[in-house]
Amino acid sequence: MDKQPDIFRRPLVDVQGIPVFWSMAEEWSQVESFEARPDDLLIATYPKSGTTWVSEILDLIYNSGDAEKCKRDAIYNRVPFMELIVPGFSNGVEELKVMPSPRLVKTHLPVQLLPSSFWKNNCKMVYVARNAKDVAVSYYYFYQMAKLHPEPGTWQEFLDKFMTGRVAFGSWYDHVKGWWEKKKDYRILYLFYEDMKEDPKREIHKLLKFLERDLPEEVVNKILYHSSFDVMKKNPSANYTTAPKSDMDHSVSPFMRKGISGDWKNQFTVAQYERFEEDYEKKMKSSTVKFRSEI
Ligand code: PPS
Repeated sequence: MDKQPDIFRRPLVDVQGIPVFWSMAEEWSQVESFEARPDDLLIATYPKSGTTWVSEILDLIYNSGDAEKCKRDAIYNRVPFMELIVPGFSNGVEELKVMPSPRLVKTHLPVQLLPSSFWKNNCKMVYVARNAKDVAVSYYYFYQMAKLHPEPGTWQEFLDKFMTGRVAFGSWYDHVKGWWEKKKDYRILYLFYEDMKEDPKREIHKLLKFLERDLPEEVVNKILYHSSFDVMKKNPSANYTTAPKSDMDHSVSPFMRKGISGDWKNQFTVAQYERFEEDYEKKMKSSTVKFRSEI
């Protein structure tokens, strides 16, 4: 039976005011009661901020740079997307239940929706943030190719939705600010995509320190190589080309699209930029978190 018309391109549904995929909202009790383990490492991001990149780096670290071992399965199976529950398609909660420790767990949830077991267990968490304009652009192309999202509309229409938080996982502004605040009280390493672009080796060392792990320099260099954009783009275990075409159509826009900082300059008109910046100042002035929109 062809389930596609039922599953894809459906409107988002709110959970506590945050728009999410309809089936996640329906199955929210499963997410809420997710049982974290003390040795879980949570990878938390707003969508399109470097989740897959840092996931690949962390799996390489966990496997001491053994790139072949990291090709054992697709990234979405090695690092399950906890809250992604779509009938007949994916259930991150169930996948994680049967996964041996230590687990790498992916989430896009804003801080207030994270299952409480993560806080109770004092799990380590890596948060990756990326500047808003590049996220908006990346998200616009992702909406086009990944059919669990509603149709994005025109770029102008999508940008309006992004700025008002009416996109999957809600407001970018609240997400990055919320996690930034939380790191004062919990074991959260807050990284920036732009820093990773600028000096990925430095950021790998930050991850190693946070994980209290030590690896020989030649292994760090291997991790650096295998997690580079060009190598990951060609790696079917990292580039999402093994996901069903009904879900992700790479001919519309590849998952590994450009992997750069500052691509927003190719997308925003001057008027869009000016409006965006004015609104950004208002939304972000309450926070000390600072972004670079290019490097
Ligand atoms: S998702 O769907 O939310 O999990 O997407 P996410 O992985 O967070 O973000 C996808 C964007 O990250 C880029 N990417 C990389 N950039 C640099 N280096 C590496 N290794 C890398 N891997 C993924 C990917 O190309 C998406 O960004 P855009 O700007 O669309 O190219």
